[in-house]
Amino acid sequence: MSKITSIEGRLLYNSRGSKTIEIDIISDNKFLGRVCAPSGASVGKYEAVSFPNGNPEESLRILKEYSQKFIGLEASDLKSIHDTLRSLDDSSNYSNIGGALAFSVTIASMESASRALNQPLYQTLSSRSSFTCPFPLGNILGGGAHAGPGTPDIQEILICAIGSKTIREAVETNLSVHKELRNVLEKEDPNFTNGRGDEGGWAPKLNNEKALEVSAIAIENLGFTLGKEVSLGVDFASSTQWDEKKQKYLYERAGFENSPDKQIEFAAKIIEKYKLVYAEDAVHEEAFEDMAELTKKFPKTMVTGDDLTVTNKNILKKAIESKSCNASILKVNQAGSLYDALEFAEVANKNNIKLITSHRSGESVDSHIAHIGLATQSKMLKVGIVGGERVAKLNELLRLSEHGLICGMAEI
Ligand code: 2PG
Ligand code: MG
Repeated sequence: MSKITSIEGRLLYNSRGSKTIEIDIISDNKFLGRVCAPSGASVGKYEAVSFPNGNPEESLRILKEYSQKFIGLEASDLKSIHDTLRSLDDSSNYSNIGGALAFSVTIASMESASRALNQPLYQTLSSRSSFTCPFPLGNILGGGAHAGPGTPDIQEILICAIGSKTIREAVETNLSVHKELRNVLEKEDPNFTNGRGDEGGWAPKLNNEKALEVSAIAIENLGFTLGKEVSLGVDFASSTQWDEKKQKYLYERAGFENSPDKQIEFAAKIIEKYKLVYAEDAVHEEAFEDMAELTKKFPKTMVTGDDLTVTNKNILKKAIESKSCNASILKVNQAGSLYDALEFAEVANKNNIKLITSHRSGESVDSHIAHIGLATQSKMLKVGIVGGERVAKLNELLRLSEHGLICGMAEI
């Protein structure tokens, strides 16, 4: 048991070079919890806003003004920390204090408590006695909101080494495919600059179909069978293409438009042809029925909601009722506080919705999400493959895998 003795914030920068905040919480004058908030580029309509009016300084000002409210609270009492934040902001999306503040304060407090308890964070977050390791899901090719003109409209082509028996094997396989894809891209285009998107995936000038083709070739060049040892996944991030007025998906880079029905066909063809193990936001964030069609058609694929479910337990309940997905992304900063996100995880786990704990495209070098993925029984950890801020999470998973508490890989 340790009580919060100090709470302070500072202005820092994320991997995209944008301003963000970091919070230090100390309990019993010596146990430090430190958390730096990430942020997204393709942001769901209903997710928590990062900062009040986009202003990180305002979140810091609010924290300074009300810091005394946190002093003396039990650092491990997540509910009290959450309730204190809620006493400052009872809006649906943390628009008064900023979701980044709720994110950082709640995780920092639990980290400080973990230090006091002399145990890793994931153990403080879960009462389970054994854990399985989530499979890393990594971005090998980026487009959409994460890369520039000429790249695919599809936001992310991902890989998951589903045949791996250990986390090290899974990490190394992802790294080898990412490397091989560079060779394939250089053959395809001798002028390829090796440019990468926000999450470290290659960002070539290719259309959607070609980008998927080269990704499959990279996997096969290494002797793997697509869908066996290594599978492809796609984050369509379809809300970025959705035009509310036209009621159409606009694929501006590729030069075509999809009606809602055509979009379902478009996604279904990709899922079938590339044997996707994972398909995220294949339709826009409010198309619950269209998602349900895909979920019904592809029971073996993780038909995943991200912008659809925004780590919001009430929206997830709606998705469960309408059978709109069989898997869901968990991003703590979409929910706001860690308390909110753990409640969401509980609803998902009770209803057999597979969880994927995820990074944001604008990240810090923190690695708390490796612990959150373990504690929430996530099947996958979506964290990228290269780039210091991505590798930090994978390295933490490797460190944690040395603990006897973690037995084998999750079942997907
Ligand atoms: C996503 C994420 C992470 P962003 O859409 O799933 O890959 O991107 O953080 O930009 O929302
Ligand atoms: Mg997404």
